[in-house]
Amino acid sequence: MNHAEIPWRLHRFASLPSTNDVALAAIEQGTGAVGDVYLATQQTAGRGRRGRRWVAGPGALLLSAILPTQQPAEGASLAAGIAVAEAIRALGFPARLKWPNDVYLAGRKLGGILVESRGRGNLIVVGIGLNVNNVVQGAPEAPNAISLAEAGGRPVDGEALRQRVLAELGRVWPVWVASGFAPLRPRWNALDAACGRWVRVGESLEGLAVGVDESGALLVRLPSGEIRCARAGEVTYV
Ligand code: BT5
Repeated sequence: MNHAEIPWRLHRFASLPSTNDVALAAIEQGTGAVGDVYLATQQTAGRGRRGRRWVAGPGALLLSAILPTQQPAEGASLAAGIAVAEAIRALGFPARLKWPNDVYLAGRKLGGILVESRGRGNLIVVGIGLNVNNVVQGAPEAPNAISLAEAGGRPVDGEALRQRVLAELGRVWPVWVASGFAPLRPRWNALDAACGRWVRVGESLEGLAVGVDESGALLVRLPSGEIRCARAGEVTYV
């Protein structure tokens, strides 16, 4: 499969509870297929991971794409992150990635990825939330957020960004489906915001972040020199 084979079909909505929920429901009901993209101007129940909220006003990019998956689906969220960060960088903003699913700009959170699946095992939903022209600085729900317009001091062409994001996703995804995360690892590591920083992962793991392995697990070097893998958990800078 090459990117030309992902037939993007856009479904635009003024307001939805969550674009991910609509995409997951479409898979379950058999109405959604590879290439269906659900876009909303606003979400009333936007979600992050572990029940956290995603809050973004008009001007944000909020979309969920139905894509093919492979098993195990490890590294899927990281693969999507590469596509998003590279799309933003193509517009001149030096976006970086924070494991496992955050897009960062200037030390602040610009966006997040939420990959989910349910029902039909060969399909997966890639949810992308990006602060583009929405106002986020000072928002109590997102204390460390930034938007592209805030970073650049002027509005950004949101439609051009949306096209770039889907184009990059269409190039990255077939690589991940065919070969898993391993061939994408160097690209992720080149965008890694945490590499070389002292981090804490979850409750107990603390050390120097040194990139990700071929499955997308975070590598942390302990003071003893031993390298540990983290497959889940929140990363905080110490
Ligand atoms: C994420 O979760 O970062 C994934 C967010 C995915 C959102 C998209 S929007 C389209 C699709 N439909 C959905 O319903 N979801 C997806 P997580 O790593 O759990 O981060 C959530 C945390 O980010 C929150 O607890 C806030 O602290 C922060 N946050 C919320 N809104 C934000 C915003 N607009 N910008 C930056 N940070 C935000």
